Amino acid sequence: MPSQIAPATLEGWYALHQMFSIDWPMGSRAGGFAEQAAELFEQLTAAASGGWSEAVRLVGAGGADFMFIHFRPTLEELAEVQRTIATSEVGRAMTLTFEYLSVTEAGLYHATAEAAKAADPGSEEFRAKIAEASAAEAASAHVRSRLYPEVPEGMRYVSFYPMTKRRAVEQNWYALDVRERSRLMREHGMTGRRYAGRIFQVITGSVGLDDWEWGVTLFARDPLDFKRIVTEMRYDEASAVYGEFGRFFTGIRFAPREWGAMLGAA
Ligand code: 76R
Repeated sequence: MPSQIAPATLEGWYALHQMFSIDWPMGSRAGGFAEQAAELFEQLTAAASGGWSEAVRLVGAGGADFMFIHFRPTLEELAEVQRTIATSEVGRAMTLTFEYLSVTEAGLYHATAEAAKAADPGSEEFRAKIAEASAAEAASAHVRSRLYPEVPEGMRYVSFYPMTKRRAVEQNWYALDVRERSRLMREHGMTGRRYAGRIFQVITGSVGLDDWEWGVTLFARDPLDFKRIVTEMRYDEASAVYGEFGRFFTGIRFAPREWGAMLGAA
């Protein structure tokens, strides 16, 4: 029996990606500003309740100069981060040009497909199987590292883009049987695994939260690995046939103490 059902998902931290352009005369003026930015990020980076914030210097982002990435356990904490930045001295020198809200997500395609093979979706047995698989996945280190990602040290380069799976006649991801979606995601994962140690991906779901369906945040040691992996994935069916992409933002992470250098401040 065909199963056009949603995969079970697990969620972790909420994510906010913010793009800002800076008023350069204000931002690069000597004294004060870079210190304040450093202080602000020292404070944001060490989120007491969990999560973290990172500043990224954007390159070629059409007028945006910086991307701030924030992960926090609750929407309320993200709202606080947003206000802290907006009302800071630093926030006053910057204009928000784009923002994206999502939540870290692990899609349990394989477990959902297996459960759909064994039991009728909607049945009590199906629900029990999904609950059992979800609990096991939620406890695994692999899944936890996707839901509560660590800042990948040594991976200085960042790429962020929102994406959606296509819904067109004959090319509708959501009309596929979950077993077919599971197969395509396995193929996708195999390509991804070839980049182990070179690319770290954070997948955040945004259906019902923002305009696209996922946010893709990639970290790399070599920016050319973004080009390589995204090119390679374009040939995987999941991306070739069903992927639709938003704008790409590429940049370089930097530590709070590097604000002075980033601003070219004396
Ligand atoms: O094995 C696993 O636990 C994870 C398998 C996996 C999932 C479920 C995986 C692996 N991804 C998953 C989900 Mn991914 N990913 C992207 C992009 O540019 C493109 O064509 C697509 C952008 C990249 C570059 C990438 C990299 N992935 C997703 C989803 C959610 C889809 C859904 O639920 O329907 C999206 C939108 C997405 C997009 N993926 C990997 C990678 C890499 C490097 C891996 C291997 C990582 C690892 O093994 O930890």
